[in-house]
Amino acid sequence: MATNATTVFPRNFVWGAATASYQIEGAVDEGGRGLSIWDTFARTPGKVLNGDTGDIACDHYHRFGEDVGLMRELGIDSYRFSIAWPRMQPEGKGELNPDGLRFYSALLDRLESQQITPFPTLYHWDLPQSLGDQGGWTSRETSYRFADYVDKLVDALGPRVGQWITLNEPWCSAWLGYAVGQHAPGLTDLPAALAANHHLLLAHGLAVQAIRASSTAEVGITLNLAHVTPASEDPLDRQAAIFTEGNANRMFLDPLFRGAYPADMMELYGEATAEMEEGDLGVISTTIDFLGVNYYAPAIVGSRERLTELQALGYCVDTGRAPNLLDTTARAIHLKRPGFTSTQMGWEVEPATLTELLHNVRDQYRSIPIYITENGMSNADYVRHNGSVLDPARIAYLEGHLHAVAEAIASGVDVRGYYVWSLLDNFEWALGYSQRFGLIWVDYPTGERTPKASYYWYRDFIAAQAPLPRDRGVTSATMTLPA
Ligand code: GCO
Repeated sequence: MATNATTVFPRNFVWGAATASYQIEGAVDEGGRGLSIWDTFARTPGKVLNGDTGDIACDHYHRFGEDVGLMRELGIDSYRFSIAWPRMQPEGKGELNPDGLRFYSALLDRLESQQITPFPTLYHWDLPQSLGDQGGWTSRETSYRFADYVDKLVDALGPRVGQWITLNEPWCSAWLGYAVGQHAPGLTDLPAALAANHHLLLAHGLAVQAIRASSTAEVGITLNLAHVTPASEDPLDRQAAIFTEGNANRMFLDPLFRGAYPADMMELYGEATAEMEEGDLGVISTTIDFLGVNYYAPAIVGSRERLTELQALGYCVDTGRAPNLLDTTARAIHLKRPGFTSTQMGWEVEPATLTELLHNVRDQYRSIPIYITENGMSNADYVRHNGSVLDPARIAYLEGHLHAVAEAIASGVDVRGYYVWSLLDNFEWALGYSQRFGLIWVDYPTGERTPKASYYWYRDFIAAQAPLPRDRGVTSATMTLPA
């Protein structure tokens, strides 16, 4: 899809790129870092494709200076990264680890020197293993531990950060981690997933309160919201779509914005529903300043009961999408439509669904500043004989989705920024290094970085948005940095 006159962004729109600690840092045994549940999971045979781990990853821990240089040349305003809890509190409790603090302070220094605003996420799935041993997110205590970690971290780094993201995609932590077993800690236990869902949200609410108590920074949460379409008008397919959307979106948006879990989902889960204490939903719905939305692909859902009929229509089962979610979504099944382009992950490409999703959030909840905190695609990239990496499919994907964001803005949705996932090729969780999402190619054996064609395209796109000098230093995101 071509960008055209309607692809216009507000003057102070924030352009960024995103990463996450376990996916890029490596150096898992350095600087006093403790074990995380992802170290354990990745080292368990059979859990991650090819036995890959984050032990070295992109070696960003040692190469962050070079990486910030690449960000600078890319021309981004802001860098979204995550802080590894096990680097800061190796055992998930107690005083902050000075070496961990030194690493992130050095990163912040480097970003500041290049006028790149930090947009840190406090939790992107690397839970300290010692907390994992005590029940992980099934335990309410983990929520209190998280609030304590955040409190200390914001005291230490707070003055240098204008915006915090509490959690990245709590749906993945709770449902892929505890119901589907595809992510750490690898359980397949519905009540455990529901407990994790609740305790993650409680941890978020407590963290918001801790940040508010000691700083004027903005705070929000990043969700991976789904755009779900029923495969047909059949009532069974429609109901399957409603439950899938409820599991992915309403189980998070309702408690955050309405202070209640959705009644239909509570009825579906029945006795498996988490134990709660009075006041929890008040904590969870503490007002936030912005919502982070990660978006990749639409979801097409049908009823398991109707699979044969749907297959006759040309649908096939989307095996890449959490098959054991079946029982948690009333026997809904993810499908692929005939004839749709998909990425190397097998995810369909349909940018207009991002515009619709953003409309839905505004219409069903409220108008809130939104950042697209992740969007991008994996591609079968390779380095050509002349050293270049050509990825026209990624350029088309980004262009299409930027157009979709611009359409949402034009129709009144308050989108403030956009972060490409990802700056670098990196460790793609259960799929190891098999999926490349980066604007920058990483040669894993040597750590060498090669900007792809999409990197140069994004650089030029950002530059073209700002024919006049950009208004650096006055967005809310950078207000705590020196001018
Ligand atoms: C996510 C993740 C990223 C993934 C990306 C592609 O938040 O799901 O933040 O870690 O790598 O989404 O699957």
